[in-house]
Amino acid sequence: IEWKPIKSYSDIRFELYEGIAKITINRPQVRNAFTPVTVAEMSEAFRICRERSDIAVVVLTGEGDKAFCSGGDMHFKGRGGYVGPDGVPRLNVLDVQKQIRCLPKPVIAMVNGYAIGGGNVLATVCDLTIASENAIFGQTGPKVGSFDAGLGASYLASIVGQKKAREIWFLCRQYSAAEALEMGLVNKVVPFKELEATTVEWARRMQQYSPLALRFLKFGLNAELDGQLGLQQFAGDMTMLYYMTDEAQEGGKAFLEKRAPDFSKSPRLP
Ligand code: 1HA
Repeated sequence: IEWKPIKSYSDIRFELYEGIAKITINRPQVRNAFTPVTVAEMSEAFRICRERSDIAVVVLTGEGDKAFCSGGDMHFKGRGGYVGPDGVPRLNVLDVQKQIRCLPKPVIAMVNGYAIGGGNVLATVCDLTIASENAIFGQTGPKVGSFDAGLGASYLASIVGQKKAREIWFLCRQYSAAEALEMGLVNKVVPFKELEATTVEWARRMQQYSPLALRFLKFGLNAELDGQLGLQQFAGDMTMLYYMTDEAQEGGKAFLEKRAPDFSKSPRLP
């Protein structure tokens, strides 16, 4: 597979292959732990994925065969957050979690090794997870002085159930790819050498299907869990669709032509 660079960054690679974008956390020396800079770069890449209509599916992964992502880089952990070059403590990975969840396109976590701490949360919030046999999942928060009681807990619980989510967070154990599959945290496990080909195959399949259907399914599945913000996304898409109709066009046209709108041709379906 010939990935072509979209934009170059210091901590990630951002590449494209026939409508599939791939974001690779590229800090293998620290098991692909992220710093505020890594996260800012990921955030920009996801923004580009949202804007570009030639991108259909996004793959998130880590460099090498050891780690997907080991969470926040402990060397950068300060008081109040992870501290980047500007000296400001941030927990900006939370923004990326939201971006993944709100992106109107499928996001696949391609888990190539350890998905630990904030790294496991990133994999959790992706729409689909494909893991290699050597992948290992887990949370460490209570052991290392952190916790993600947001999507990292509540969305996790909606996937694996309350008991299992409490076990994962309270005991800080590590789980094999097979165990993760069993608890529904991953969709498929494959040998490492087949990981990328399988991920691209899954992406390709979705690429052939109706983008709007996939988008509405993603937001419908989100909506139940996301309350008014979930409805906001769903409603926004309804408005987008509505603007594609003659009925909505007539309203705007009538205003500009300073006449009463004529909705008599609008269907009133049962
Ligand atoms: O909880 C949050 C947040 C909560 C709310 C809002 C935002 C949040 C943002 C982030 C986080 C967190 O992610 S907290 C949890 C942080 N992560 C961890 O506790 C995982 C720490 N790492 C490990 O447990 C292990 O390294 C590992 C299971 C991933 C891999 O083990 P392995 O293969 O035995 O490698 P190891 O020797 O431990 O690590 C290789 C090198 O990578 C080491 O450096 P070296 O001794 O070669 O100099 C190690 O220090 C480094 N490394 C690994 N993970 C991290 C790391 N360096 C900094 N930060 C790391 N997370």
